Amino acid sequence: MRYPADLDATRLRVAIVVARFNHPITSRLLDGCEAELLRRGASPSDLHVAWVPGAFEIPQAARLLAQSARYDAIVTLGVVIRGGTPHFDYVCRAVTDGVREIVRDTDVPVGFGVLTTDDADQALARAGGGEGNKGAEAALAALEMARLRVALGKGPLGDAS
Ligand code: INI
Repeated sequence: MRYPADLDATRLRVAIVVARFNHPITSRLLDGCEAELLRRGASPSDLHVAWVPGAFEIPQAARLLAQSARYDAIVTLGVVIRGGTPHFDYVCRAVTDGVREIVRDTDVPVGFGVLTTDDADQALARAGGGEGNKGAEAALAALEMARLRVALGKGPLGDAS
């Protein structure tokens, strides 16, 4: 048998963690993410948004949300732009490792919508510009994994209330 790729967001509860750093771009990722989830049947009241200072803080917020057992899926959104210092590499490493560890340590799906780019134009292109919207793509990935989890007997949490 095969588990179908199901992208129905009906009754799913989703937490979205979004970094304030590079806000003009992360807000576009958030718009794309929310629009995709609503288009797939999510209820606006089931989408909870947690703003954090920067990408470095994303894993801690996402972990707390995953551990709260309130969400069927989490989507992480941020923009890290390469500067002239090694800071870029440290922040990129921290956020990618941190999110990977949450996926490893909990069974809550986490969509990864953190852009790591050389400049703002590359990021804008991937935040609703010519290269699509990575916020929407991360939402779809989280959704597909949440539905797979539901098919395996977990949730959706919307059924509990
Ligand atoms: N945070 C980002 O989300 N993107 C960046 O490009 C970035 N740069 O370049 O520094 C960034 N730094 C802030 C960092 O995420 C933390 O918020 C900060 O260090 C406080 O802990």
